[in-house]
Amino acid sequence: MKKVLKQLAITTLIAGGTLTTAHAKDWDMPMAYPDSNFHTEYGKLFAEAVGTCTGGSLNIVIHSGGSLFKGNEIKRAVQVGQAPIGERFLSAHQNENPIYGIDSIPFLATSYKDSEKLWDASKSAISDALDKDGLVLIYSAPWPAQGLYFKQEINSVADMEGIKFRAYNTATARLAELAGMSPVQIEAADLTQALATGVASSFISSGSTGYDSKVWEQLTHFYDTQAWLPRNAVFANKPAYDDLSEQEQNCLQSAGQLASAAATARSEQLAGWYLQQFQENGMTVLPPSDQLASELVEFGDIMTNEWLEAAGDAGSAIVDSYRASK
Ligand code: PCA
Repeated sequence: MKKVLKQLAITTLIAGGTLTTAHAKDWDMPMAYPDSNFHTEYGKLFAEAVGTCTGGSLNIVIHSGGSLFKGNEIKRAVQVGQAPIGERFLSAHQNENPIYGIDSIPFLATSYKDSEKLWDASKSAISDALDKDGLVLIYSAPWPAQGLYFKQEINSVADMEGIKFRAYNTATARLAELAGMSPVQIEAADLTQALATGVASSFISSGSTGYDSKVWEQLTHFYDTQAWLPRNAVFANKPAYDDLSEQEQNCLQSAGQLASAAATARSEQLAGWYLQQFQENGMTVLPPSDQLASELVEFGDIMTNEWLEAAGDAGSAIVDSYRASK
């Protein structure tokens, strides 16, 4: 995939690129996840492809791990032009607009195939919502499916009572509340510390974030609930984007398309590998018990209805068209 991305950048350059760097622009790109995370790796390849495609006139500089702006600051920073481009975990903004949370409705889309279909059904509404926020959607890629992490064996919702649960958006806080746990909002970059200090002792996320956080040093059980595949999105500040030449805009979009395809493939390839790493590091990795699975599906039904109510007719139409495409 890396090769494909480079090849395309070179092809685009030969086909239509200009080699002038007279008006070279440096674009800082804040990203929230660590260097080794696959979203960051493909963000870097995206930046490289844009540089090659534009003949160096647009130079994207990646700042990983929340080093320039923390995860929860990135969307705002790009909206107000403090950064011209950035990557953010989209459903963390569902409190601003329910459409951003469509990928975090429990059990609506639980495979890569369905995640792609849900994205196809919702992309234009998400792009419109971003546009209203002064942002231009460049690309998006899913995390692996979300599973539950605990410090003890959990066989039912009753076993979760009172546990401190790290949430990353309003949907995960709602899930915690339905299960009788106490939610606390924490960015991925602060997760290791939160687990180490006991601020939280459970969470829901992909194997990817558990792996990045060396979760086996703190927790013991992973339940592979495959509840949803939430997305990161890369977006640009609208005025900064409008200032680019048409060729530079085309380069952003074509490099974005490739980065999305490559990062999605990598996400799928790594999904099982992360869980193997948990086992090799002594964790218990299991599917949820039948009871837990059916209780979680009930929460999913409640949360689907709540989301549909919040998102109104436009939201229902998207969910209907997604379901029809399955
Ligand atoms: N990792 C990120 C978001 C979803 C995921 O898999 C996190 O836990 O913050």
